[in-house]
Formats: sequence, structure tokens, C-alpha cells
Amino acid sequence: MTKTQTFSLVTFILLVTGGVTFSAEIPQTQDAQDESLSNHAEDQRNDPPAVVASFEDCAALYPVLYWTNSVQDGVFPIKPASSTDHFDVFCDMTTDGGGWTVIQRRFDGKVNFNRRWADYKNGFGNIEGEHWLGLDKIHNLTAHNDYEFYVELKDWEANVAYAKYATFRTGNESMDYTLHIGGYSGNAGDSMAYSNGMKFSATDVDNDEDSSGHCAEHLSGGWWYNNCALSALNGPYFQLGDYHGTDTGWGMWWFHWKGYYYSLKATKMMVRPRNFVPNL
Ligand SMILES: [Ca+2]
Repeated sequence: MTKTQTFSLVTFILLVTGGVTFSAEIPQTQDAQDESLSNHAEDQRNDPPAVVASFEDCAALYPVLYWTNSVQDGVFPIKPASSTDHFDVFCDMTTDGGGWTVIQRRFDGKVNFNRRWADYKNGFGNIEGEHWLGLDKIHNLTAHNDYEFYVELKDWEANVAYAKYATFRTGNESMDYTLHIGGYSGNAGDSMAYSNGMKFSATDVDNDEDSSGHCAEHLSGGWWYNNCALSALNGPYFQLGDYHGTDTGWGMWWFHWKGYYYSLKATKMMVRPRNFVPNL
């Protein structure tokens, strides 16, 4: 490396460091929040990074939090390229390198997931708590880029397992949000492969492969059912001690980890562009 190159590198680092420090000390005004960070890329020293709705997903937001030393999970507004409006999502910025946009989260049973098609389409629950982001939003998120998928599972003995998929996208509503998923890795086992290529079903819409039955009605939750499923993360939530799954088959389960008759304590489903680079 020549002296000129070294000087340039040091100058660059100082500029970036100075810019971030300067920005972090300035309280953000509403005007700043309404503006796009990308508009200020060339003038970073004078304009603080604004956490605004111009980020396509949590992965696009991640570098801003990283450079301002504020990496943490939380609710942020995003606007996918194929969305007309921005909306709030829960960003998991800490699991497996962060940058994950959460599409489903359950941990206390406060939200009923036994819902009709319209609810699964539009989303329901509380973004800061239990929720389903909505199939339209999930489609819009995953339509414009190659996305990977991460499922985190917790049992009632404080064990955590995960399943990660290199490929995840869904069709739009005219395709009944058909699931395309593959490239499993993890330690929870692959309980989604059986749902690959399946349409979404809800309590009032039967798109499953069970010609005589209605899986979403039977299992009380919307999902990409085949001749039913090996995973049912939108099934009924049971507190420990209230579960009698051997009687009903209901519950929130992941077959390859705990079998059909163990209703999990917590689940989190999330997506991230496959080309995301953690630890900048
Ligand atoms: Ca059926």
C-alpha cells in the first residue's frame, strides 16, 4: 500500500467516524425523520442519519444502526420496493448477524391466530408483541430480491432451536401466496419442506391437498398446508399445563424437533436478503 493510499484510507475512516459521531449527537427533528438517508449519502457530515420509512427492510436499516452504535431489536418503519406504503415491522438485529424482518412472533398467547383469510392477508396482532405481518406484506418483501428465512423455536425448558432456509418467497394473492422454500440448515429439523409448493389456507379458505378435510379448520390456524403439515406455528397457543394435544392434535408445533404433541413456548419467523452481509 502506498502512502497516498494509506492517507486516503485514514481520511476515509476519519470522515466516517466524524460523521457518525457528529450525527449521533444531534437530536433528530421531525423534518430529519421524514427525509431519506439515501439522499444524504454524499453529505453525511451535515445531515444525521434518519431512521425513516425509506428502508426496504430491516437489513437495509441495519448499517445505520451499526454505524451509530445503536444495534438493537425493535419496531421500525420500512417500505419494500413493491409496496406503495410504508409500514412498521419488528426488526431482529441480533440473531444470526441481525438484519431480519420478523413476519411472525408468538411468545405469550395473547393474540388469537385462528383467523380468516382476510386477517392472514392483511396481518394482525401487535407489532411490538405477538403478530402476523400479513401475506401481502410478506409477498411484497420477498418479491423483489432473493430472501432467506429463519425460524426460531423455544420450548418450555429454555431450549432454543432454529431452522434456516436459503430460499423463501411467496406468490401473490392470485396464486394463493404459494410458498417456495428450500435450502434447509439448522438444528430443529426440516419441517417446512412438506409445505414447499403449497398454497396458503385459512379457516374460511381450503387450498390444501387433503381432498376430504380442511386442515386450517382442523388445526385452527392459517398455514401452507399440504395433506396437512409437519409444522403448525400458527396453531393455538397453550400455556404449559393447559396442553392436551394428544387429545386434539392442536397446538404450535414443529414435528422434527418436538413431534406433533408438544406445543412450543415461543416462535419467531423472519426474512432477510440472501446477500446480507452481517458485521460490516
Ligand atoms: Ca381440503
